[in-house]
Order: sequence, then structure tokens, then C-alpha cells
Amino acid sequence: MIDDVKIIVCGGHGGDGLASFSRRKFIPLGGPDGGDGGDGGDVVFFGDSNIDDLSSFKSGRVLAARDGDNGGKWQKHGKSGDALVVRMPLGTTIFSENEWGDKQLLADLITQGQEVVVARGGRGGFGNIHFATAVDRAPVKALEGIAGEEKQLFLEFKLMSDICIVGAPNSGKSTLLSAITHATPEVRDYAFTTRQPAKGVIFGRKKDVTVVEIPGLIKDAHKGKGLGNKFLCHIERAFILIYLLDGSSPDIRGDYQMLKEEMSLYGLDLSRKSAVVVVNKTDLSEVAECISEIERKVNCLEMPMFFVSAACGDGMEPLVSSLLVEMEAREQQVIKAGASSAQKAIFYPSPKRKRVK
Ligand SMILES: Nc1nc2c(ncn2[C@@H]2O[C@H](COP(=O)(O)OP(=O)(O)OP(=O)(O)O)[C@@H](O)[C@H]2O)c(=O)[nH]1
Ligand SMILES: [Mg+2]
Repeated sequence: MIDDVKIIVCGGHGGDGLASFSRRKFIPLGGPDGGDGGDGGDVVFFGDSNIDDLSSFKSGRVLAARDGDNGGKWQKHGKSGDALVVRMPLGTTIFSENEWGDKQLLADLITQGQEVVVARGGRGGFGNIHFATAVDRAPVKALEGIAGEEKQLFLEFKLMSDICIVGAPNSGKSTLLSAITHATPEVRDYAFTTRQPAKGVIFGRKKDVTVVEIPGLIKDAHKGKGLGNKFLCHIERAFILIYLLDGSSPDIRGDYQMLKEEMSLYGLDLSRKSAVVVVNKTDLSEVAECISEIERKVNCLEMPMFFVSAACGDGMEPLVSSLLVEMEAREQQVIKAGASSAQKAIFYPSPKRKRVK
């Protein structure tokens, strides 16, 4: 999965206006008839949920829209250049980058069908018919088209998910993902089977909920150990975090602390996320016998804790319904927040223009 890429976008060049004079039979002194150039096309990014990531974009690639055609005789307006519409995965943040590497946020593509113009096409030039005056009836002046905008863009992709599963390697993240969604990630009994984020969907009563598993985290992932911590960026957009712990681990408390530490070292803002702790592999007798001991060791007072066996499907029902209830509550909050921000909308009337007598 490619998470970031640099590309160049160029709006189309505006077509040139034409300086020409009417030379029709039986119309003497026909006057100027040069048409305007067509406008250059825009480069437009379109949010599309069918695109998975940025892997179809090569770094340094140039995306250019069509130029406008030049104006023609007989006041013919040049054809405007077609816009270049580029389909982007949802979750793409678009930054413009200057030559010193400073980035400026342009837009966040998060909804299906969202369109953002990232480079405007240049205007077409005027033909000489615009310059005819009472004094100068035969102007030879026509304007050239203007160049389209050219920008270097930095695109950053973070998965759009509602729930994200984090855990140590082999804790059963993929097994849990396949138990609660229709996804079929690879499950093996060795570490780092999952090397890229895997996605699944819980078909909810009102709304579908997207669940993502990110590759396993180990101590010092922030220093590049294991697969590193770069996948943590995909947690940023999730509403609920599942800390998945392997109940049969010799140091379950250490595993939990490690996950929390790696996330805080990455600098994630977890304050606005809900979290649950899920202890897996309760089908093993050594886990089933120590449930209260595990509860005491992990001691995650502030979070609900679930005991499940992802492989056998035990404990899935309460976990999934609690996740769906939490998601519905989140939805309501978002709707309320949207309504209150709409109430607070400030209307700035444009100042009245004074009439000059
Ligand atoms: N006994 C038991 N084994 C489980 C359970 N869930 C997963 N496993 C086993 O644990 C091993 C790892 O499972 P995965 O689902 O691949 O674990 P993961 O966390 O996705 O691992 P990575 O992708 O390598 O980080 C496999 O051998 C699974 O069969 C469970 O509930 N009970
Ligand atoms: Mg896995």
C-alpha cells in the first residue's frame, strides 16, 4: 500500500485570441472578426470509494489537463480544454508543496463524489473584435492565452475506517477481523503475517461499519523494529480502537502497556476516540482459567473489556453489538455537531455600494 506520493498537476493553457479581418465577398470593410481562445481545462480530484490506495500514482508523475484551442476567423471561439478528472481513494489529504518543501493543506477527500479543483486552467485570450473602438476600427491586437496553474502536490493517504484493531503480532487480529466481518485476511501461526492494513465491513442495521486491522506492533516499533510504526497513521480517522491482547501471552500487561506506549510515541490524539480491550484465545484452558487474573493484570479501568475466542466465535455477539451501539452514538454526536455548527453559521452581508452621482 502506498501512503504518500508527490505529483505535479498542470491546468491546461488557454488558447490564443486571433487578430483577423472579415474578407467576405460583397461585404466591404467587414472589420475585425478574430475569435477568443478557449479556456484551458482544470485538473480535478474526485473522491472514489472504489480506489484502494495511491499505488496507481508514480512519484513525480505529471497530470496535465487539455489546452484550450485558439480562436478562429469569423469570431469562432476556440474549444475549451477538457478537465482532467482523477479518481482518488477516500482518505486522501492533498497538500501543495513549494520548492522549499513547505506544505499547505488544500483539501481532504473523505466523501464519495467529492470534487476538488487542484489546478485551474488558464483563461483564453481575447480576439481582436474586443479591441475595436470608434477610433480604431481595425485593431491588430489580440491576447495570448494564459498558462494554467502548475503545482507540486504531496498526497497523503490514511484509510477511512470506523474501527481499528491494534495488537501484537500473532494476537489474532486477522482471525478477529474475519470473525466480525466478511473479510478473509491470511491467518498463520507466525508473526507478521499481515504486512499491509486489511479491511472488512460489518453490515450494521442502519449503517455499515468499516473495520481495519493494521500490522502487528512490537516494543520499539517507533525505532523501526518489526514493521515499524508507519501504519499507525491509518488509525487517525477511526472512531473506535480495539486493543487486542493474546490471553495466552506470558506478559499480557506488558503487551497492553507496549501498545499504549507506541501509540503515544507516534503522537496520535486518542482523546477523541473510544477504545475497548479485547482478550483473545479464551478457548485455551490456560486463558479460560485466568480470566479474573487477566482482568486484574491489565487493569484498564477506563475501558470496557471483552473476553473472546476469535477462532471459535465465542464472545463475538456482545463485542459486535457493543461496537455497533458505540458507532451509532458516534453518528448521533456527529449529526448533532453538524446541526449546532449549522446554527452557528455566520452570515457576512456584502457591504452596500454607495452610488456615485
Ligand atoms: N486457540 C486460538 N488460537 C487463535 C485464536 N485466534 C487466533 N488464533 C491463532 O493465532 C495465530 C495468529 O492468528 P492471526 O489471526 O494470524 O494473528 P495476527 O494478530 O493477525 O498476526 P499477524 O498478522 O502476524 O500480526 C494463528 O495460528 C491463529 O490460528 C483463538 O481465538 N484461539
Ligand atoms: Mg494478521
